[in-house]
Amino acid sequence: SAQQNHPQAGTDATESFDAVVVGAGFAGLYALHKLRDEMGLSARVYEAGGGIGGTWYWNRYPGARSDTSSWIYCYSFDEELLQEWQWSERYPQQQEVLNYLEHVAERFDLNRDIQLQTRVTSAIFDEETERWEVRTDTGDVVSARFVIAALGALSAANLPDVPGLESFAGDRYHTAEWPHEGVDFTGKKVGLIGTGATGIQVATEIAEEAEHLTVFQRTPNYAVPLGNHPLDAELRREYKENYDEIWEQVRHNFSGHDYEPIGKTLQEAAPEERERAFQERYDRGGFGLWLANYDDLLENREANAVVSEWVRERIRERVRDPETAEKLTPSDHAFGTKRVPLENGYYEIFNRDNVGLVDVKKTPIEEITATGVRTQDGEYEFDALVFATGFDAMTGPYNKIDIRGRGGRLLRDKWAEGPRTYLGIMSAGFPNMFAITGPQSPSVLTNMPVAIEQHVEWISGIVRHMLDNGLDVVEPTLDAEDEWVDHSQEVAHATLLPESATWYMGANIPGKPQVFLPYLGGLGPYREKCDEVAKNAYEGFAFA
Ligand code: N01
Repeated sequence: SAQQNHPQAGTDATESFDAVVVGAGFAGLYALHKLRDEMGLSARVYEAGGGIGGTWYWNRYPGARSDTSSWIYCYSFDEELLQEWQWSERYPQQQEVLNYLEHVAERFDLNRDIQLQTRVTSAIFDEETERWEVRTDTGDVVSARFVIAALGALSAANLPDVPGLESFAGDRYHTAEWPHEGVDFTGKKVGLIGTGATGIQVATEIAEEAEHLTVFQRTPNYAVPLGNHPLDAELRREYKENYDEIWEQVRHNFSGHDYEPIGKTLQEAAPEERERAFQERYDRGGFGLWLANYDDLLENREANAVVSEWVRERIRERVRDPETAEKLTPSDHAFGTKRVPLENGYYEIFNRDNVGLVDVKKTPIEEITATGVRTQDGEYEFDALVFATGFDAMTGPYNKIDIRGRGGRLLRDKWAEGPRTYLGIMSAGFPNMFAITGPQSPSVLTNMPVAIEQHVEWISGIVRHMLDNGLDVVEPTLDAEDEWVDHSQEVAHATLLPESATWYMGANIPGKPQVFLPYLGGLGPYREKCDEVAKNAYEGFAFA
């Protein structure tokens, strides 16, 4: 574009772009390709990491792999890309997903517009020029008409504020900031804090390697088998031949996966039929038990109690010591109201001599010392401490940036009591700033690449509409936003999910407002809603 490289009068900006994209993960890479290669806009991507890949750049802990089948955990926008890439396993490891993203970046020549090791620190909307001034921690100041926040939903790592944290003399790791050279735990005594999807993956690996592993568990989870297996030529041919059908299903599916629900309520099924349905899903591996089960499991308490107890029984069967089994068995929340972790031999690590389990709800961690962890009932010595303590999810990455919209208002102030968006895509008073899989969109409740493609494509549609019609700025009306915020809460509160203390609710971060963050209406219906809004001349948006 003619604008590129010409400083904007009246600002400190040294360069000017049609769009600045923040983040070079699945979302930012596709946004760049779309805006630059398909729409001819000038764009700069800023990426905090030393490489592209987002989640898959940072989360290099042992055992990190996708919980979604590889052949749909990828982009669908390019037929050749789909046909040429060879996945090796049903669930790809971190390195394989990263290789895939690097392949995509090279294939579409994306790297030349991505500036690595550069964290965006502020984005300020200038009401006079109707442009954003974007600043980075490397001192860059650039001007952009559009800002695309491709920040990731789980990119602000949460290290809990445990007393004495800094005094620990051994090695300390957070799973989301794992050293690139890897860590050798051979002969080491390791303490692991956290048993979410990450903790369960990493524990299973560390148990094999370390001299001793102690798992500090606050809330037991209902983990179910992953069911990983290698992909042979035959399987690959099968999905590649059927890709049209597969994507059609996935795009309109509730969670962007290839699971189909049973299509009736639990009450409508006889006990033997339920048993068969649960067992089949458990044995097949994946999210079937959670996302493709009886219709009422996440809404009806009695129905949920049946599947919750069924999963508890599986845990009790797999763990030899009854006391340990009981500690690992959730009783304080309903199945599926927390993100269901997928596991590959997790419960069996507690049958080993070198693995211990500490219930820190019963005996809380009091402090971290130079040599280890002190709980209410004793001291544990470690050479290394691993924090698998999750993220300040969904809003955290936005709150870390000084985003100022109209009237100099900070986004984080506007969102002080919870995010306020229309469709999860824009927030009133922050014109021309778009979020990809942000709060109040289906996002983390879906297979992310599918939700990301939907967002990038929809956002390019509205940008195209502006370019075609000579419109300078867009933002949602307050009415449309208020309605969406209410609707997204209503949908969530019609289910059992908000009752549990989860990161979906902001419950994992002290002081965070307790608001259900992702949109629970399903990706398929959400896609229809977005398409309908576009068809009705972008109703709910105001252009100028
Ligand atoms: O983080 P989490 P995660 N003291 O917040 C505990 C995605 N993901 O990184 O449950 C003691 O779920 C905390 O305890 P509690 C997926 O969407 C995907 O595991 O809050 N413990 C919990 O056990 C997932 O949901 C994949 O009581 C403390 C753990 O730390 C999301 O990322 C793989 C504590 C944090 O669990 C986040 O998962 C991995 C404290 N002060 C992750 N603070 C795949 O697709 C926290 N905890 C494969």
